[in-house]
Order: sequence, then structure tokens, then C-alpha cells
Amino acid sequence: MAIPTVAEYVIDRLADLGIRHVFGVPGDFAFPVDDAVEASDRLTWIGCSNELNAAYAADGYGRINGAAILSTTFNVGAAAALAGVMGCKAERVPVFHIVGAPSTRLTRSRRHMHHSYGDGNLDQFRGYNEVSACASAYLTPQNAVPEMERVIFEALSQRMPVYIQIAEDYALMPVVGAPVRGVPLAEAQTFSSNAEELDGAMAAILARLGKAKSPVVLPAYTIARYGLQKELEAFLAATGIPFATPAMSKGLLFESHPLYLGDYNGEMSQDDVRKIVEGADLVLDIGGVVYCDPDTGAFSAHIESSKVITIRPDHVEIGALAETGGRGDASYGPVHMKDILAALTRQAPKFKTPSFSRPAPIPAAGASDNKVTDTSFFSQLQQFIEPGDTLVADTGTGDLGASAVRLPDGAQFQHAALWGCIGWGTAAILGVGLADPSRRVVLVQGDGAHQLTANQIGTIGHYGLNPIILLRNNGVFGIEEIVMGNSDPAKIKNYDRLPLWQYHKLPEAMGCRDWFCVSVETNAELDAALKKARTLPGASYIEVQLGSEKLLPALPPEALERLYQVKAPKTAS
Ligand SMILES: Cc1ncc(C[n+]2csc(CCOP(=O)(O)OP(=O)(O)O)c2C)c(N)n1
Ligand SMILES: [Mg+2]
Repeated sequence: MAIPTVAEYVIDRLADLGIRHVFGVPGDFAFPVDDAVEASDRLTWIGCSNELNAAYAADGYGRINGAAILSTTFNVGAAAALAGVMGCKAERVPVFHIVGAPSTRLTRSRRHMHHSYGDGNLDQFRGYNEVSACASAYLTPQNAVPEMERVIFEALSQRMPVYIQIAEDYALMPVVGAPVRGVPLAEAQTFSSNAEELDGAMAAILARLGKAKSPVVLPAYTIARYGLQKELEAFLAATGIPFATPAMSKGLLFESHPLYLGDYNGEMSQDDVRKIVEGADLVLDIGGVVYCDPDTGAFSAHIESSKVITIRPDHVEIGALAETGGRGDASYGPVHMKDILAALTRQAPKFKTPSFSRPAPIPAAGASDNKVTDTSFFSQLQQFIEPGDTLVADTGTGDLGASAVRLPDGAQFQHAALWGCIGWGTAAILGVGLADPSRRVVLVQGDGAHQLTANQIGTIGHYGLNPIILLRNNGVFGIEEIVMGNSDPAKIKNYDRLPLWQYHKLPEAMGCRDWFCVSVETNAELDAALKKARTLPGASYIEVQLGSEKLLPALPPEALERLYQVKAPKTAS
């Protein structure tokens, strides 16, 4: 068999993992990589109209598939993808970002090439790419085989992106050494626990559990990223400890789970959920809840760090979840979260589950002839979501409302609550849909967010996906008014007012064939459009006219100050 070139080897090695698509935009320095994808019978090129869209699509794909590939060209392409790749790092999605670079001859001779500042320096942006990744590799024919093993190991161990740069001349040379034939993602090797540290961690956790009377679990989104939902369920079943989900973990387990208390979001939680979580004598933070504003109701969580055990993906901290996200009394590592879950399932005591009321679905609202409001929109969304759906919500008031929808068993939920980049949703659903075509993707997105990445609609149509897109047209960057404390429509800032597009005409203009596209204003029209969308096998695009006459209630001043801390601290008198 012919020895593969570096570019062919990289593509082949990543295909071994069970990744089936490559998101990207081609470019001259990346031609060897693009050609290797083109020639592969295991990977399909998914061309996006810009690199940010491609990165968001890779994010959506990686969440479902376990990992994704993004291909961009030198500087202009890689830089355009950066905000999306950085988001993957925050949200813990392994993405192999492959960047084609000028040949080593050009770099050595300091040739003034395009896609640079024209100063002969073809290397000055390394740092930007490296901070977006957990590991970086600059491939040569000699190091390609071992370096690929290293970055695959890191990406899967840390569930974060890696940066792989390939100079164009090296990309075309045969690799040195025996190519590795890899295994699918689920079997791929990642870091393992140190036996002594694991014993130490278990002894510490069991000692605390032994004294606890009313423990609760706060599971983090990383459990989904490491594919450990079954292990979490086994642990919950063995111990009877109830759990509440912070915002980023929405949809982690079925919401009909008998131990599911509801969402925990500090002072923004339902009272009984908050009482149980904050009244617990031990909080097991499994997965490492990020002590960030979206996960703590804008820092209104009242959980003493001394009551917390944090089981992070690779280490355990006793007394963590502090504002700094760490500094526990003791820490143990490397210890894999899956080993802790397995050991706890075997050894942890059984607890008496407290009684609590189950979180209620959003009630019906809005007379049929009335205009759609935020309240009636989310009430209809609640009715609409089905077990086979993946509900994707973009940052904005749409995410706030969608997060309150009670998910029927089987329905999945995705949002990028930590990175919080608007425009992510439209672009991400391309990847979400391709990763699992058996599911129906339902996107809830605001008009402002949509304007950032709307051209992904053309790509979604081109590749024949069938999402149901619910575009919330309120004419403003609505949530911005909420977080500046304004609930008066007359006082909306100019910079929060949007150009008024005729959104429902976009799919047709972008070449999407046979899409059901409609603009609705009343509850009856929305209801009819949703029912029709459900009966159609193809994509639907429903523009919901909300008007900006009404804004959602603004956050109270004390919450705003807790969140943003912009006032000068009082001086001691
Ligand atoms: C990439 C990026 N740019 C800017 C912001 C700041 N931002 C956060 S929410 C938001 C407004 C979202 O408006 P829209 O999508 O219309 O949703 P609405 O709140 O009106 O429902 C903006 C501009 C951001 N989060 N991400
Ligand atoms: Mg809006």
C-alpha cells in the first residue's frame, strides 16, 4: 500500500475516530488538506459560507458525534473561525482544527505572501490559535504520526479543540514511520486515573457521604461531553440522591427522572428547588459546574464551598465550587470522573429521597386571535416539542424561554450558555443535524442573533437538512435591554434596534428548495404553522412577529450590580 502524505494521513487518522464530515472553507494553502478530504471515501466535505459558521457547525456536530473536524486556510480563514473555536473550548467540544499554511520554504525565506501583514513574518499568529486549543501541533513528515496520536489523546482527554497546522510542502510529503490505524471515538484511549489518588478521593468522598443526611447532586454539562449520562444515572439510582440542573446542563438526563428536582439557578430557581439545593448538607458537583453567571442565576447561588465536593473530569476537589472555581481543602488527581462514578455507584450509601413537587410544564397561554407574545410563544413551544426533537436555543430571550420548557423524554437540548455568542444557533444546527439525521432539529433564535450567521441557511438548504427554524422577530436586541435594566419600549437604545428584514424570504433567496416558509403574527397562525411544519418531511422556517411594543421585565438593580459590578465600592467611613 502506498505511504500516505501528511495531509492524507491526518484525514485518514481522524476518519478512524468515526467522524464523517469536515466543515470548512477551502483556500490555496489548504489545498492539500482539501484534496485529501475530497479523495476520502469516509469523509464528506461540508462547505460553509464563512469560517465562523463552519466553526459553529463543528461545535454542534462535535457535541452530538463526540468530535468534529474544521478545515480553514492560513490566517484569514483560521482567524475568522477563532471565536467559534474558542467557544468550543469553553463549551468543551473536541474539534480538530486543521489549518493549511504556506510552505516551509516560503516561511524560511520570509517571502511577503498574501494572507499576512506583508512584512515577511508568516508565523506571528500562532498564539491566537494556540489559546483556542488545548494542544497544538505543527506537522512535519517525521512527527505527523506521533503528533497526531498526541493531539487526539489531548482532544479526547480534555474534550477541547486542538490546532493542527500543516505547511503546504510538508502536507504533500509521505509520512515517516508506520501509520497508526485508530479505533472509534468510544474506544479511544484517554487519560487514566492514578490508583492511589482514586482511592484517596473515594475515601474522602465516602467519609463526607457517610456523615451527610440531605445530599444533592448538581451535574455539569461535561457529563454529556464525556458521554457519562448512563454512569450518572446508575449512581443516582444506587443512592437515591436528587439532582438539579444548572443552566448549562439542561437536558442532561430525562426530565421525568424521579430524582430530578428541576433547574437550579440561584435566586432564579423555583423556591422548593432552591431550598433543597441550598439547604443540603452536602453538594456533589459532578462534572465541575462552572461558577459563572449563567449557571448561578447571576451569582445568586448560596452554596458554601465547605459543603461542596467537586468531581471534575480529571480531578476531585473537596470544598470547591467557590467563586474562583477551585481552591478546595484537598484535591486528588489525575482521577477520571467515570472511575469515581463507577466506584460511588458500588460503594456510596443509599439515602432517603426528600419529597418535592415536580417541575411543571409551561401552561397554555394566549387567545388564538391575539398577537403572539413571549408568554404565548413559549407556551406553544412547550406543546410542540416531541421526544425525537433536538431543541437548539441561541443566546437572547429565546434561550431564557426555551430553557424553561419541560422536555419530553427523548428530547435533547443544546445551547452555548457559557460562551454566549449570538449567531451560534443558526450555524450550529447544520452540524447538529448532520451528526444525527434521525432527530428533528428545532431552532429558537432571535432576529439579532440570526443576522450574524443567516447565510448558513443557504448551506443548510444545500445539504438538504430539514430543521424547523423559529425566528423570533422583535426588531431589537431584546435581552440587552433586560440586562441594562430597561423594560420601557420607548427607551430602547438606538444601538439595540435592528434593521428590519423580511426573514421568511431568506430561505428562498438562498436557494432552499421546497421549504415551508411563513411569517405569523397571531397565536392561531403560529399554531397552524407549527402543526403544518410537523407534518412536512422537509425544512420549515417560521418567522414569528413579536413586535417590540413589549419587553420582558428588566433585571432588578441589585441583580444587575451583582452581575456587572460597575459601581465603585463604598469607602469605609
Ligand atoms: C457574538 C456576540 N456579539 C454580541 C453579543 C452581545 N449580545 C448578547 S445578547 C444580544 C442580543 C440578542 O438579540 P436577539 O437575537 O434579537 O434576541 P432577543 O433577546 O431580542 O430575543 C447581543 C447583541 C454576543 N453575546 N455575542
Ligand atoms: Mg431580537
